[in-house]
Amino acid sequence: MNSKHKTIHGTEERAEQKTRKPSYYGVFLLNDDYTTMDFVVHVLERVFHKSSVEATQIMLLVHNKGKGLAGVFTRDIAETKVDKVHRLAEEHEFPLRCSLEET
Ligand code: TYC
Repeated sequence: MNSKHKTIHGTEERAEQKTRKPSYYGVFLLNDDYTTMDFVVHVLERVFHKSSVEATQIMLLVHNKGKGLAGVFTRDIAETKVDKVHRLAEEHEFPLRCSLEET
């Protein structure tokens, strides 16, 4: 409720206008035993625009802790990133998975 408009009687009243803030989603990479470290670094550089140093740090965190944050995006973009990761992984026959979590 954040805009005003005039009624037929000329009085101002507030109009119901929903301005929803977008929800944000974290995209997490998940560890597995088969995907190569080089491939995960490549995905982080290519899909999430990480530097090679940052990509290597995130990959090692996922390798050691089971999962790690690749980035935070609005829903459509987050879903597109997940699709890109899964498509790249399939193309290279790796089981790499990633997941979305609302922040
Ligand atoms: N655990 C994998 C290995 O030892 C490397 C790896 C890291 C796989 C991160 C997936 O999201 C991942 N080859």
